[in-house]
Amino acid sequence: MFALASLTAVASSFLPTVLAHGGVLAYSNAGNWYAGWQPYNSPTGQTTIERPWSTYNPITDATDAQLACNDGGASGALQLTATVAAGSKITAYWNQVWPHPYGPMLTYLAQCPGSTCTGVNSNSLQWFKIDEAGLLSGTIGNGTWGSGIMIQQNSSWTTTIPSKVPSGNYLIRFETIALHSLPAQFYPECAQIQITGGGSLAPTSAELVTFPGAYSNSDPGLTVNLYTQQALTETYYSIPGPPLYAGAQPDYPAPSAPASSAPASTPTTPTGTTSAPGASSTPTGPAVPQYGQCGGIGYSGGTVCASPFTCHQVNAYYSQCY
Ligand SMILES: *[C@@H]1O[C@H](CO)[C@@H](O)[C@H](O)[C@H]1NC(C)=O
Ligand SMILES: *[C@@H]1O[C@H](CO)[C@@H](O)[C@H](O)[C@H]1NC(C)=O
Ligand SMILES: [Cu+2]
Repeated sequence: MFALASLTAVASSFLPTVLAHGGVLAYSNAGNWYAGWQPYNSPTGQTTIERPWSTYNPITDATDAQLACNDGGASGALQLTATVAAGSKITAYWNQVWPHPYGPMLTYLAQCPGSTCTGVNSNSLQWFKIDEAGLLSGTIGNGTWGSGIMIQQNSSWTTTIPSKVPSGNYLIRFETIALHSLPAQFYPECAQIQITGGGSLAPTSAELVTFPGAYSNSDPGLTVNLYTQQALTETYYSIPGPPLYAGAQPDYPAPSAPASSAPASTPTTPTGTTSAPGASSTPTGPAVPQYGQCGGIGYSGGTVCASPFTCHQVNAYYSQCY
């Protein structure tokens, strides 16, 4: 009894954390199965195409030095590389059942200099986005997200290696971002692939980013609050990171930005102010009650809060009275 009780105590102090998070544990491509890195086994003797990674815990800072591949950037001692044809589909498998259905799925490539990625630090590379799926239907507060589809699809995500991408050695970075609590949780892992039979469409400089660097902690897509009244009517979600590579072949349609955000208002707004981006500079409309919306890109309602409340910017798309 005593032994059982203490075992249970140990289990309950560790399991919730481990089960609530995770990462990519395997890959498949063209009928080949590739077992991934096991972060809780000894690194000695592990041979896999996946880059070593360190923890099931999420990264919660967009500037974290481990944001590229959830590791220090190095390849494994016995690092392998998978040969993958341009135009084929590659699938990453997370630990089952993935617990976080709210947030985007993203896949990036980064080409390595020279004839192999082995020995190349992932933080030195430039990445371009070849797949993304954000809010696919419904609203921010009550909708279907890329990561919800990932869970439905056996906790896996499939990305097409663009047929136009130049042949060569790449890291492929699969990422899911969880938005159920803030700060947002990043779960990125990488694998080494050699792309064969590719095309000649190099990514443009506007499509290339570094990790860290590609995201900011104030990005609208990383600060969105799922639990506001506004979230139950908002149907646009801005996926973090650079624009999709022009040759990308995503399975899910890109979201179209709301037409009303077309005027020069951009998501890069000053922080720490009580201004309401996208709202008219002259306060208008009836007083907005506590917790009501008072500003944000695409918003055209009242901007004055009922006394004694004032308007606070939550993100570029939403300011609230409180
Ligand atoms: C969420 O969406 C479902 C299905 O579209 C709907 O039945 C439900 O009432 C919605 N819940 C809220 C809180 O809006
Ligand atoms: C679902 O994923 C697991 C790995 O997590 C894999 O072993 C299994 O074959 C997959 N099932 C299907 C139907 O793809
Ligand atoms: Cu988690």
